[in-house]
Amino acid sequence: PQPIHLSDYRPPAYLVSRTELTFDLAPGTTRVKARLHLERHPEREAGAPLWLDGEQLSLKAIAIDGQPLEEGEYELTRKGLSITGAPEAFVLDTEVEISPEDNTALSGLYRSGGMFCTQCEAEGFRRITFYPDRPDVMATFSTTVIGDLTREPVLLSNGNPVERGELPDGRHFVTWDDPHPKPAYLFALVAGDLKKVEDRFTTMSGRDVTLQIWVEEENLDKTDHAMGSLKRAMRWDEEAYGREYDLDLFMIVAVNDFNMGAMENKGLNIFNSAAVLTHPNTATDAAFQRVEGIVAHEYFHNWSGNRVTCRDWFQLSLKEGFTVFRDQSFSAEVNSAPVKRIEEVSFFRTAQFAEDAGPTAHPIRPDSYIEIGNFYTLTIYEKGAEVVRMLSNLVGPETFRKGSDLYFSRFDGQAVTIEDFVDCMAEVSGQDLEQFMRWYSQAGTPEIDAFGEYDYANSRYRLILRQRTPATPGQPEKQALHIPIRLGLVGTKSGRDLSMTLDGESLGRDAVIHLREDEQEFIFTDIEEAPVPSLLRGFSAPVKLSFPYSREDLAFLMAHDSDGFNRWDAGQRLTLLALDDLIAAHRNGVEKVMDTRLVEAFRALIEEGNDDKAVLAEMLQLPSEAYIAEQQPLVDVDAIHAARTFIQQSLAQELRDELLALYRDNQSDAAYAPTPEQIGQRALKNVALSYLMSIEDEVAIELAQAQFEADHNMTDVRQALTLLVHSSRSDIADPALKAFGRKWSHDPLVMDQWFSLQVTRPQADALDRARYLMEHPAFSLKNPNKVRALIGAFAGQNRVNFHRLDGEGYRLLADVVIELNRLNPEIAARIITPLTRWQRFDEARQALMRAELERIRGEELSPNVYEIVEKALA
Ligand code: HT7
Ligand code: ZN
Repeated sequence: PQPIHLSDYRPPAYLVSRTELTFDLAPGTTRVKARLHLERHPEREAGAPLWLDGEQLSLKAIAIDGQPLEEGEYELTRKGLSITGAPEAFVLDTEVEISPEDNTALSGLYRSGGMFCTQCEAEGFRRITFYPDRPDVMATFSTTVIGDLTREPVLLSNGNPVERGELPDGRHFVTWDDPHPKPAYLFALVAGDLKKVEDRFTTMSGRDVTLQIWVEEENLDKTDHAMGSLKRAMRWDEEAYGREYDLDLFMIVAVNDFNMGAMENKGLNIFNSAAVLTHPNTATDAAFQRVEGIVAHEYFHNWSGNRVTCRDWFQLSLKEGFTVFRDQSFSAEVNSAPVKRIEEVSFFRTAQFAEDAGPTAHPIRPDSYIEIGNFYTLTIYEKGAEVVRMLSNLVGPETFRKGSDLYFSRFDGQAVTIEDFVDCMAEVSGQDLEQFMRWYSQAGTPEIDAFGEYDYANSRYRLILRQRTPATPGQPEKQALHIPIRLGLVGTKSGRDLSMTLDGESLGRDAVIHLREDEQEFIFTDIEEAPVPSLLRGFSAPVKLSFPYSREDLAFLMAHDSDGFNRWDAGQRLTLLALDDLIAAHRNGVEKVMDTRLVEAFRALIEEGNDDKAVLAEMLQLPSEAYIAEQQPLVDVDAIHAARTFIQQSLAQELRDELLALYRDNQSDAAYAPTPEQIGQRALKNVALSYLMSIEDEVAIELAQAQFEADHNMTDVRQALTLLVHSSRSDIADPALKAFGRKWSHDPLVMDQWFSLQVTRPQADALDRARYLMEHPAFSLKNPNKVRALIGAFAGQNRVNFHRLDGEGYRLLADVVIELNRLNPEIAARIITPLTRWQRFDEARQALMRAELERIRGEELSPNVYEIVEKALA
């Protein structure tokens, strides 16, 4: 497969103004008729051939302006169809046959259970009909869906239903009309025996919108939270961005087989059932919050993505980075904002930093790709959102709103570029954002080395910042970025933020300085006492920042920093220092000794408490093994696991009474509600329980068992069951596991949790269990949720067992990748990620991981897996 380059972009030879589709549905052979109203692109030369993408289609008929084309009047390949010498404007009719039931890739039109559904982003529409399947071709659509009255009583597509009727042989049809021009990737069709929950929303201009969530009948009681989230998101987008919904109907459909979380098809969002269904008995707090965030994200795309879309797929972050920023802002407002930021950043620094340091590192706007499906990454989404966040902070919230208003009004109905977006921000703010644009073209995580010294004689604080971005594949040299650093100087005597003066200008007590050069010196004057600097507050830029903090400095910041995020981060840094010592001790075979300063810092945290219990829970949480690994030059999985476990157990022993009290004080029988207060309380109780269970004393075991048996809500049940299953006590774990499996065997989303919590246990039998569970009747490689729950969780979260020195963990993953390469290449290319990180490990493991990558390379590969494996082995 050949790469596609951004620099080769050209507008299409023809545009489509209107698309009329008719689907005659049948699982084995579905007939699709398409009528396209085409016109030459004004910027393209006369005679340029028409190109229509088309894959796995069986062409039955083709005609121009009603005249059938003979063979030889068009050219057909495995990738599509071209016509030379077509008129400047004409109507093209085609008819094709496709087979939804054979579509295991879940791209195009496919079957999920008994229903039909589509996934067209990024390039799935070409598996439905011949079409210029690129986002800069925008048309209005009319879609007629014909189905079986009993098997598919519900027939849905984009826009508004305009006609329906019965047909002979138990068939019926519905015609849908979508008046908003859209690219083919936003097309959707769903047909099946679905039931709906309905609600209404009145927009800010007083229009009435019908809201529908379509699900299988047994899930009708799991839609309340998604519906509430949708209404909150609609109102928030009006208030925060002035964006109103633009159709009379907004539909969400839940499907069980789906490659990602959800899809923002115009007026007909299709959701992975895991991203929409919740019930206190089946979904955890984290799932409730995820659903709220994803519902909002897809809804926000109606403007940032649908009304204004991307010119080409290199601009993917234009819609995804901006929309993630929008959903993060929404979630921060409706939940605990500091906790949301801590969660975002701790995920980002673990997973995106690793991507940016690995063989598939790429800029937010890549220069080339082989398979665009491989670019729905943390860099495009999350780093893209961090860059929009920096922009918003640079220009200020009011100006950012002016810039987004300008962007939406100037480009409504168009397919545009990242420059178009940033130019709007530059125009309204008057700022020069040229250097800032490098964030979009340069891959890799910038590293900042900071040094500071206090000059007692002159009351000055001198801060030196040096930046460098490491080389990444294809980008050996990097240029300096514009990096905004939010900071405060915390007085060591007063414990308060000091007022800062820089170059004669008063900055206040919390300010942003701008690093633009490779190295810069900042001299703060009139600093009346020696400070500890609190740098990168709120994670003001997606960088790694190091400063030679002493443990005393960190304990001080943990207690006194006015920035909640940096208080948490100081705790993380302090724990990492203790972990460094313990990792070294483990490797050298020396006795491990607990750092008493850490114990005292944690004791102080518990004693002081926090009004926001979720924040306290986060502060008590140890860094994950994956994040600890990120800090190490060479990852020693066993030493990391041993060191982290040692800290956890030492804290549990030293603070046993405090943790027990914390657990008891936060127990509650109140009816479940996914409110920030209740979620914080449960998080705090469960973090205490996990410490106590790490030493497996009888009291902790009784508490975990009682919590499991109380069966109050899934958050508590799942946490208790996980702790039991992850303990060494199979005598108590097994009965609980069995009871849970029996009780929930009918619910696929709960069974996913049952799979995950078993394969993530640290005990040595986890791998055998994973292989055994792959044979379980509830497991299927064809269902992406199952693959993620079992294989993804094992390879991604069970580090000691995945990285077993006999290579069996790697072999398991490679076996699955080989199978999935045939069935579902998008999922195969995602699930392979842990194997691509081989450079981070010791030689023995490197050899084993590379051998498995070579074994995969020996197969006949899909472009998706080919691209990742080639990069990993380059
Ligand atoms: N924009 C959507 C992307 C998506 C997708 C991409 C590739 C393959 C399958 C997919 N399903 C959904 C999701 C979003 O970001 O909102
Ligand atoms: Zn998105």
